[in-house]
Amino acid sequence: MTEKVALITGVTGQDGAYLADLLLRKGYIVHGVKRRSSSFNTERVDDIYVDPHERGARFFLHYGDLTDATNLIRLVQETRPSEIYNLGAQSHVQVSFETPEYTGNADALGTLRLLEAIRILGMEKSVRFYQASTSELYGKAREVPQSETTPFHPRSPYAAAKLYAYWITVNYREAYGMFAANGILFNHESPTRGETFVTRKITRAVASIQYGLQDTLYLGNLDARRDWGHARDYVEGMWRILQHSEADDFVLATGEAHSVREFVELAFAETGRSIRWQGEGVDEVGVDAGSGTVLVRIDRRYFRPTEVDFLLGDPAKAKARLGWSHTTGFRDLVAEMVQADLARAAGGTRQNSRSA
Ligand code: NDP
Ligand code: GDR
Repeated sequence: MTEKVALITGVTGQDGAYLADLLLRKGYIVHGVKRRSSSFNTERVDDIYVDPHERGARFFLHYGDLTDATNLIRLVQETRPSEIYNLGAQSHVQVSFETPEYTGNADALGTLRLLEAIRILGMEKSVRFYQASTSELYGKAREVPQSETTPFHPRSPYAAAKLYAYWITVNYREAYGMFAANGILFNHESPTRGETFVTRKITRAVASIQYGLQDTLYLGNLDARRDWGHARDYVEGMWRILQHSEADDFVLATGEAHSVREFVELAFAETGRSIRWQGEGVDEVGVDAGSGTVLVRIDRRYFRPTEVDFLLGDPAKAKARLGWSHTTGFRDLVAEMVQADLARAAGGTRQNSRSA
């Protein structure tokens, strides 16, 4: 059997690191694309990286960028992957309102560039392509729960860019017979989630407050609801999508939604604190019921020009056709993230270790 070779864009991100780890354990050779940065940006994959000079090295990093077509063509040509996972993106919804053009360039046109690289190199029939699509496509969702047949209504430059990426992936499947598949993934988190996404922002703050390193957690919309799962489960789903007998699009979700407010309450409960809410709107505060100290305040700057209020996924198709379902539930996810951040705050572990 020929050896499986994967190329992952966004390998230095949360999902890229979990996926690289999974594929290496499955015996793949893994090539990851990393961006040039003035500081180290490979923290999440440091534990699986071995010097390429060492015998038996199976994980290789290459400089690249989704905004650079020639670079992508060369990378696909040199690495000759059997599977490409396009996880690279400017992935922060709020940041996309500040950098809409760059987000469109990387997230929408970047996907096109990668698909074109495959076509230019005549690899349409030898490569399986995974596109990191998102529940943000549903935006102002017209039905609950959202499935593969729910109409899209993007609510941010990020979601609009990902909408293009979704459809160009479908188009290349239909036009050129490529194995090109979308995973429509609902929010998934982990101890290595980026620090500015709401879950990690909360769990870091809970740990910092516990160790007296921070007084207050400032948040935006507490009533947004999301279907939160664990990244470890979701990268397994990505892999299954590419092993399926035919290229298709799948929702991966837990089928359970919770509010940001609930996440805050559970996270503080991990450190024995009970939060009592007082006031309304931007004046609302979260008070430690024990000491009476204000721990949570609202800051307008974290509200988005257009918000996605409620996302809840229906993973029935993935369960039926891929045998996929989540294994980590909401409570365990929150507990794992808080415990990891407590350990980091105590100085016990590296800042961004997946195993934390
Ligand atoms: P992260 O933000 O953690 O990682 C994004 C990765 O993309 C990083 O490696 C980043 O590099 C890289 N990247 C950013 N811009 C470029 C570029 N121009 N060229 C090449 N690489 C780039 O995201 P996640 O791991 O959470 O998500 C992975 C993918 O899945 C993203 O496409 C995201 O939009 C999508 N998604 C995520 C969901 C989630 O809940 N996590 C849900 C649904 C979809 P660097 O490290 O240098 O910044
Ligand atoms: P999201 O994740 O926008 O769903 O995109 P994020 O964690 O940023 O926001 C979730 C919800 O929390 C509300 N919120 C805050 N969000 C942030 N970041 N910071 C705050 O202080 C804050 N306060 C409240 C937000 O308004 C929102 O409603 C993530 C990303 O990973 C995308 O790349 C991915 O496509 C989707 O999940 C599925």
